[in-house]
Amino acid sequence: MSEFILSSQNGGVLKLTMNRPDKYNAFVREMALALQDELARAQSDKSIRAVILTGEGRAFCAGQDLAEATDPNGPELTKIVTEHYNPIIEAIRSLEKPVVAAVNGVAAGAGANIALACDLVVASEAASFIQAFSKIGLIPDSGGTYTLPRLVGLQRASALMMLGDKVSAQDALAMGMVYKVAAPDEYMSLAEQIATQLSQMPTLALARTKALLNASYQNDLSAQLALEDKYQTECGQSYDYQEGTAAFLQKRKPEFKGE
Ligand code: T3D
Repeated sequence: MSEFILSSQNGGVLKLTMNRPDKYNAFVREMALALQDELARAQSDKSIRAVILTGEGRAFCAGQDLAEATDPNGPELTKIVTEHYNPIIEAIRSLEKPVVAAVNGVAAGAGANIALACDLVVASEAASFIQAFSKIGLIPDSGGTYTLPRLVGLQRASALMMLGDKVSAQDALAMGMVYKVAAPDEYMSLAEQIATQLSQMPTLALARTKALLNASYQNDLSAQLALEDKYQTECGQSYDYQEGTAAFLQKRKPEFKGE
């Protein structure tokens, strides 16, 4: 438990809120480790079937706290990447439940790339995205060099990462970086609505869909078809497949258990 990550559960949806608003929710070690703990809990707790990640106050997250990064008594840069951001990105991408980023304000540096690692991004019109790294002499980390070109294409990713331009929510939508944009007083209810919907769906099928999308980055078609075959067989043996097909044939609403 840490004051830097607020956690609340509503039904099957766990909401995690990055909470250092005075510092635009910039990451210090305690916050990074607390987020890792909460993501691990989201994986192991069967009652959690979707996650929302958001930020307290005006910003989503300004990335690494640069005071901590430059503190001679703070964690070394390599430790920050290896022990803080890489495990967060791995945890989001391997979490067998959907993660919705509800981006309330500016998302910069690692903050931007953590948002983009989520399964769906819902952004407030007040949100923006900045690959801030080049402005301080760093390379984009937190999986940004992997994720961003796949979302927006190589040319745009190069420009955004080299120039460090601020991308508005509307431009991010047009580029395919985010799924939906809504007014500042509406984006959270939209994110909650999507997360609630996801939490009531067949969780195993969503988990395997996510694994397939992850694998599609590396696999050729044959390998991908073989993986689809494997996971379809698994899902076809699930309770939720029985329920989904029975509900369809009986013309009623399915009640999925996530099993
Ligand atoms: O060791 C390593 O660093 C490796 C890890 C790398 C991962 C990374 O994430 S590197 C990238 C780090 N992030 C940045 O470079 C972004 C720095 N922040 C900004 O460029 C701007 O703050 C924003 C564009 C995000 C927002 O600008 P603006 O004008 O709306 O707000 P502001 O006034 O700059 O910031 C508001 C407060 O948040 C301010 O605090 P103060 O002065 O009122 O007490 C500011 O210092 C603080 N803040 C914002 N970002 C950070 C930060 N404090 C520490 N670290 C930050 N990254």
